[in-house]
Amino acid sequence: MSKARCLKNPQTGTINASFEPRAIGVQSFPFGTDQIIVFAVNTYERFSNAALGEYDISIDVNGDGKPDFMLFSADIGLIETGFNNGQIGSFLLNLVTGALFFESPADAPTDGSIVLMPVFASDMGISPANPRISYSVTAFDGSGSAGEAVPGTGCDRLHGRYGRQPVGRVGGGTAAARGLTNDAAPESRD
Ligand SMILES: [Ca+2]
Ligand SMILES: [Ca+2]
Repeated sequence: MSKARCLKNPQTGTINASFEPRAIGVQSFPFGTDQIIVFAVNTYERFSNAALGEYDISIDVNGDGKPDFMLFSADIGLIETGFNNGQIGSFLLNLVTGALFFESPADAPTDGSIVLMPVFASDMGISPANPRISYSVTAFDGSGSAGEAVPGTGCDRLHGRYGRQPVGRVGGGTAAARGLTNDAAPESRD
């Protein structure tokens, strides 16, 4: 398991405090031969339902300073059918290919202040040979406002032991193999 580090966000009231991040951290956990990377967003106040807001985490996995993936939280129903169902999920958008994958339901208990957004390391090409990420975060409160870009960049070196190298599976067969949808258009998140 990697050590959690935090990206802190001063409270500015730019967005509703229920959705304004206090801090964002990342941890990784072994999952078979893969790893699950979990981004945790801690908000200033409790939200009634985190699926009303959205967290966009832009992730650079090859150190060139440009994001390669966007992991975002959103209402699963809204993304998959166009109608909100109140359930929050974690989605991964490959910014190079435009492919969108449902990663997992996000863990965000109602009336809580923490949103946990899981993503499979192999889906982003993260491996022992390529363990470093940097990320930045933009938060939205569901009001339709422009949201708030959290200042700064978070970095982490994701540790872990792999039984194999998941090279060449970036945004590819892994999600499909898990029986997850991959046919949602990226623009459907708006
Ligand atoms: Ca702020
Ligand atoms: Ca990059």
